[in-house]
Amino acid sequence: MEINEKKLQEILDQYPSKVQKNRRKHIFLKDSALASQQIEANTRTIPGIISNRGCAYAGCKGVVLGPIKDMVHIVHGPIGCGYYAWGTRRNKARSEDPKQNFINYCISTDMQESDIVFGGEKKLAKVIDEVMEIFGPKAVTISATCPVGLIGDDIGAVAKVAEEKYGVQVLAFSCEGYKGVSQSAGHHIANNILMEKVIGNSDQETAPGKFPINILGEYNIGGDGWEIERILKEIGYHIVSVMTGDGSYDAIRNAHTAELNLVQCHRSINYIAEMLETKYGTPWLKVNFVGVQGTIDSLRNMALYFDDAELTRNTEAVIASELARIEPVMEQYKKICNGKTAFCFVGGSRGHHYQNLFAELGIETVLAGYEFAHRDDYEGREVIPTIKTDADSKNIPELTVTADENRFRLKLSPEKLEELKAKIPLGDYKGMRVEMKDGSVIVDDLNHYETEEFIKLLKPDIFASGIKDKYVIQKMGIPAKQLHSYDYSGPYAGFNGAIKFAEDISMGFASPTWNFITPPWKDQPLLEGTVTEEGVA
Ligand code: CFM
Repeated sequence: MEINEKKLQEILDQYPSKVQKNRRKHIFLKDSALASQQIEANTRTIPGIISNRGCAYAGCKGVVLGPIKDMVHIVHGPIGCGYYAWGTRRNKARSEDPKQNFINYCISTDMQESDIVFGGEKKLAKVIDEVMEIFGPKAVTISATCPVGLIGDDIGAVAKVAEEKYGVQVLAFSCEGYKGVSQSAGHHIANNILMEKVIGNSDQETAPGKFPINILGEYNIGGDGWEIERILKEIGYHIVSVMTGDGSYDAIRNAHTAELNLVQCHRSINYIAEMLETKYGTPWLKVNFVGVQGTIDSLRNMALYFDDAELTRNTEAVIASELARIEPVMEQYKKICNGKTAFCFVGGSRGHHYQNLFAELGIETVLAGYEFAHRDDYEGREVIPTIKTDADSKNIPELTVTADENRFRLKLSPEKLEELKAKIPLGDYKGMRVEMKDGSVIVDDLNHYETEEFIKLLKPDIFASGIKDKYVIQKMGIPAKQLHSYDYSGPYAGFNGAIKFAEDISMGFASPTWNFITPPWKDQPLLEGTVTEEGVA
């Protein structure tokens, strides 16, 4: 079924008028006749509405720091927060040195009532002592959860004392859950301290390999990063560091030696990408290794940047051999997928990144959105100067970096840079709106009520989202694919990832399960009701 303004209004009509006005600003129907369509994003979720967002701590510790395998990540807070420090995000890591891989551990200070009343600094210091004694890591992070900020523990001071005592970096992150409106705030906090204290904190001046690059915003969920690395190494790139999937402290310290920074998930790491350019003169290139064509375009853009005959030849040779291998397989799956429709609602970049891969399989994305993205992720980077900073964003300290006296070096001449910018997304990304079809729905911070209503209206063939809404939707008779965790599958990036994704999606469609479920709208009369300011009618 089609959606139009009237039908959208009917969904919103169920809200009290104030809420209705608010939510209307977070949703629009793509209309390419309009030069721009503004959306409200990165603002507070309305109390009482259940949405899928996380918190600043989730973004800092869970997303950006957690995947760094050779640092011990301490969660300073009650044990309930600690639970979410482990096993809930599939950032895989391989251990070169089994004694320096702590990815499977969950370390918490387990604050009790007495720590909340009398302060938790002593307990934190004791946990650091234990960590040093048991694990002897190269570096330690401390992530603060809500109560730490409320009682005023000075984690920075505890970290400093420990640093002097042990001679290893101990980094304190004031990423209390309530800072900002979502996990996005936590990304920013983590970016700032990694930039300030870790990146560049080594003696290495040049990378020990040709075409040195960093891969930013790649977290190795389900092994995505390994597939990307496989392709890049085959072409001949030297990967200095990955931030932060399967990441290592030493590699990140050397990140200043790269000649180019690739940015996969811009939402979580564009801060570091920009600061690296200011401090070291290293440009960043927006890539998308999700989807066959996305991967090919990214590889060709990288080759254009380095402008080296052998590298370009290798790029084309790898593309040709990979295509010859995967195309026949993709064709098989296209037969199952062609003509279907999808919802694609993920955190801050995948709601956009996966649309290419769906399209390659013949699946049209009829609704897409992000949990916590900012306006530029919907509308494009050019809107950044027009984004107003509100009180919630001001909560996050801004880090100002300047050109490094010794290490700043322009990697390309200003003329060459401008010439390239006209051809490839150097320092730029488009918003999801640009590529979506007219009439499709774009929605920010989608909630559970709206999800069900849009499902009833648009009846997509597949729902791509996360674990918080997956099972409700499956009970509505629609296959659901988790695009955060990949439902224990993956990788989905790169060439091998495209095949794996096509296989998993096809299995979802082909499963006979759906024949045993009758969605409620097929055999039950729909209940009609409205909530008004006066009460339920
Ligand atoms: Fe970036 Fe991510 Fe995402 Fe993200 Fe995330 Fe994730 Fe995500 Mo879940 S860093 S914004 S905070 S691509 S954990 S690996 S899947 S919401 S769309």
